[in-house]
Amino acid sequence: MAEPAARMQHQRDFALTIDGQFVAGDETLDVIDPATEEVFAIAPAAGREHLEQAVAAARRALRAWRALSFEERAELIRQYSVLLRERKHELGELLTREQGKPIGQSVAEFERGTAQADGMAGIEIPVEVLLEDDNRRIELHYRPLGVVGIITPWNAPAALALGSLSAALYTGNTVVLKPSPYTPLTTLRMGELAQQVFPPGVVNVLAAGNDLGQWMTEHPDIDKISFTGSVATGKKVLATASETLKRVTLELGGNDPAIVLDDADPQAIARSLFFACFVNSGQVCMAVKRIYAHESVYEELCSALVDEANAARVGNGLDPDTKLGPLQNRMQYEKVSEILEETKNNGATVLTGGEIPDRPGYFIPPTLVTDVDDDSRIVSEEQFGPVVPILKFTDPEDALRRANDTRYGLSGSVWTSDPARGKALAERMEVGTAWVNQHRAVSAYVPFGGAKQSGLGRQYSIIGLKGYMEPKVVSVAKQ
Ligand code: TXE
Repeated sequence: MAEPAARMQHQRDFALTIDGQFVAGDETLDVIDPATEEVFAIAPAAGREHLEQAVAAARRALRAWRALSFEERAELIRQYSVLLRERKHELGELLTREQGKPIGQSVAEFERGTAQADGMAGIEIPVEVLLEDDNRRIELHYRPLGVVGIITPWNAPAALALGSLSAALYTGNTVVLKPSPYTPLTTLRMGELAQQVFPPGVVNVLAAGNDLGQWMTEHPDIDKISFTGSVATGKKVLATASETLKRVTLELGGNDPAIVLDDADPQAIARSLFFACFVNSGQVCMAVKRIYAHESVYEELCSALVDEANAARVGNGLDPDTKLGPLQNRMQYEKVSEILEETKNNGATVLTGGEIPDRPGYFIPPTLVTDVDDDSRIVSEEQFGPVVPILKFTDPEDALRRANDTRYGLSGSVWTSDPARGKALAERMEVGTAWVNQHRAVSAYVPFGGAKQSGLGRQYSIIGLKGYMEPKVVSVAKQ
């Protein structure tokens, strides 16, 4: 177990990054270790003037940056990935202290994030010939949008920043990046390290409260917002961005269903399904948030998932034996605790977990509940925490209808020993991604994003990259 009372880190240990310079904030943010509830670091907080400086720097840097070739920009992105991977243990520890997740998963977040950045930076975006005949040649070019504002949440700050950052940079844009006020430190460090690779002004990183996000979304010199976070805030971002007709990519919440068919083997799928629900203590946009199990496998699946839950050690993420860390912040801890209490009061059966320990830290044990109504909060809302309902069905058509009966549409999965049967059902899920016998499988080459109110646009793949570019037709009449 790492040093419990690690040195308090002060504002001078972290800096805003503006135009290649490391800058102190006007004010500060207290950063809380969610495993202890103690303030363990003080981060700088930017004011409006810092945003003005960062946007001006990003705009100045744009001319030279967009003039580089895709390959030249890709080379710098790969260099940045190497730098981050070299420091993945140090960065991973910082991420665990501010976010709470197990240290192995923090380190993996850098491995995964940089692999995705490198993958995207290898995707060719060719000029497309739309039409060519004796009279004319019509081409479709993709141009950078300009300055991209990136706003990230607190559940996977490094991977989500890297996904948007690498897409924006590779496609020739410059960036102002803002992490969540709950988890500013890792992103500030990533901003400092970026200056070893990218020219001044290409990557600017500012931390502050939610107001900064609003200012970015309003700013007339920011051309696009790439936002990851809640549906409610995503709607505000879209409304505010409309004033300047900014482009937006919104990666929002989900209430992902997993449908377990009668031919699935509960023992074989339990581990994968358990971690699809509970990784990062359920604080994942694409975590499974409700399980629909066929009545013939229901009992066995419940008991196999309970075994997994009982074996998953909950604790401080710095302890290498920890499998599930705390919730990231008090707001989320209280929200999940409240939903859990309401679920119990409404007569649900708690299969495992369910009791919140009286100890420091935002800990909630992995909890599985049954005997809940479809319209209860635990089923119909995005709980974003380690409390998951298991619901019984008889007819797969009924399961599909209930799975689709939501305003969310991020992803979903079907579990079966017959992949063709699973695929047929998956094709009818109203989601951005439908998996069979897996969940949470993402890649640089595959678009990810939400149907319905789970988002707008896609991240990753050539589809995601084109969201950071303006299509431009060049039409030439032949003599
Ligand atoms: O998210 P917000 P919060 C869900 C989860 C959680 C709820 C609220 O259910 O309980 O959202 O979490 C910035 N204009 N998810 O309040 O507000 C903010 O500073 C522009 C699911 O932390 O969405 C932060 O950087 N930006 C989600 C970012 O938005 C604004 C992940 C995200 O914060 C802003 C996180 C504004 N008006 C929470 N207000 C997922 N599914 O991935 C805030 N921000």
